[in-house]
Amino acid sequence: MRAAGRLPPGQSLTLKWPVLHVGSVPVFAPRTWDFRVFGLVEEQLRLSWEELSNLPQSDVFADMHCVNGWSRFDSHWGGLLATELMKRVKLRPGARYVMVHGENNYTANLPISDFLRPTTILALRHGGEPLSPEHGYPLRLVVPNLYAYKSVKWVRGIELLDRESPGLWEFNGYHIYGDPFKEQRSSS
Ligand SMILES: Nc1nc2c(c(=O)[nH]1)N[C@H]1C(S)=C(S)[C@@H](COP(=O)(O)O)O[C@H]1N2
Ligand SMILES: [Mo]
Repeated sequence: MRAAGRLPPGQSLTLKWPVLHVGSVPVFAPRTWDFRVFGLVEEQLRLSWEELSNLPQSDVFADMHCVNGWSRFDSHWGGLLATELMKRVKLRPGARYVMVHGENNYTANLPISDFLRPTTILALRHGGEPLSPEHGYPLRLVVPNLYAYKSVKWVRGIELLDRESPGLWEFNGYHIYGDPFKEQRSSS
């Protein structure tokens, strides 16, 4: 697999699906839950759970790479493509980075160009089933081309920025970009 170029350097393959996060699993309150697109956009977007779950759904099959060293192949995600979400907002000039906001102040940063890849998805489902609470129910971001600390569970919104600004793990020493194939684990 490594020879085939699929397992990034320094990673080992796992067939299980580890659960990894800081803090506790938040409780989902469907009536007050919202998803917001804010910052450098012409008009803020605020979607209720019902609105978001009625937007067009797609499937993404992708590998997942955790900076701690495990990789999992062929996750099947179902949900709203980031490109589909972004058809609903108009960017203001200068918008170049995305700060992803999750419950309990978890944040992660990535360039807009990575957010807009065809494989970036706001997943409601995994393997055809709703996400389990510990894997991000009701909604998680999945950015398959970067280390999984960018794949924010319990995601509640994205903020468009004109500059690169570190999220939680980027601030605490993980690489600001995090390309698994370049083994960009830490910032030093
Ligand atoms: N909200 C939130 N999302 C998060 C994290 C977290 O601590 N909080 N950890 C990240 C990290 S480091 C990894 S490896 C993946 C793990 O996802 P999993 O628990 O579904 O395997 O979630 C990412 N998303
Ligand atoms: Mo991770």
